[in-house]
Parts: sequence; C-alpha cells; structure tokens
Amino acid sequence: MENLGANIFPIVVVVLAVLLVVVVGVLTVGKGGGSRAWMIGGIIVLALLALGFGLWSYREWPTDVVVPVDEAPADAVVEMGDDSRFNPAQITIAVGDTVEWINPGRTFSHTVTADPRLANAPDIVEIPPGAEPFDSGRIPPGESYRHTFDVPGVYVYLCQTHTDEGMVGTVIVE
Ligand SMILES: [Cu+2]
Repeated sequence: MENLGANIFPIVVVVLAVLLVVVVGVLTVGKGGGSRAWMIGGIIVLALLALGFGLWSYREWPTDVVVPVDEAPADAVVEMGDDSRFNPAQITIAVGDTVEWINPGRTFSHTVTADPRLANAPDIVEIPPGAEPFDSGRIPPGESYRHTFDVPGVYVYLCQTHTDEGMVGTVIVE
C-alpha cells in the first residue's frame, strides 16, 4: 500500500473500460446493433480487467523479491587479473567473514588453493590448526569463488597455474 499509483491504476482501468462499454453500447443500440455491441463491450471489459490486474500484480511483484544469499556482498574481495597476482595480496578479516575472489581478466584462469594435499607447492600453503583446507578449482575469466573463514589464524594460498610467477596470497583472520 506504499505505492498509491500502483493501487489506483486498476481502478482507473476498470472505470475507463465501463465508460467505453457504455459509449459503444449507446452508440450502437440506436443503430440496431444491440446485443452484439454489448457482448463486444463485455469482452473488452474482461480484457482490460485482466490487463489492469496483470500490470498491477507485476508492479507489486519487485517489492516482494528476496535477494538470494549469493548476491549478498562479500566482506572482502580479491581480484585475480591477467597480471597473475592476487590483489590485494594480503588481507585481514574477522572470524566468520566471507572473501570473494573474482577473475576480471580476459585470458587466464586461476585457482585459490589452500590445501597442501592439492597444491603443486605444498610447502608454500599454510593454514591454521583446526581449519579446513580449501581449493576453488579452476576460476575462468568472469567467474568467482567464495570462502568463509571460521577459524582464526594465517592462511597462505596460491594459484596452481601461476605459483612460479609468485601468485601467492595471504588471508589473516583475527
Ligand atoms: Cu593464476
């Protein structure tokens, strides 16, 4: 009921439709076209009613939309571009925060790998005791990956394909 225009709209449509039928009926009854004209008028009324309420519900609809959980902004964003760097290379977040890694590049895929069992350079990867290792898999241009950090400590992760170029990042969870 916050949008007065949207609520009045169907009433306006109905009033206009009734006026239209009366005008068409009055004009044609005199010429002997009686019941047929009223039938056409009735169909027009029903069509306009349907249109009016259709538009009405359409206009109301967007206010009821619930933003999907995935659309909630992350607490921190790290870019992985064609320069093969994590940018920023080091971030500090709070326990429970979600980090999103995005690939805004055009050419290279990257990974966010904090799992010593999967990393091609396991000695570089570091996760705090009690934390679950994680690995994004391949993130092509335009794609992204999210991870929520529930265990405090220092996480050192790498990109599997660009480790040799120094594509290593750090997340400090306080
Ligand atoms: Cu990479």
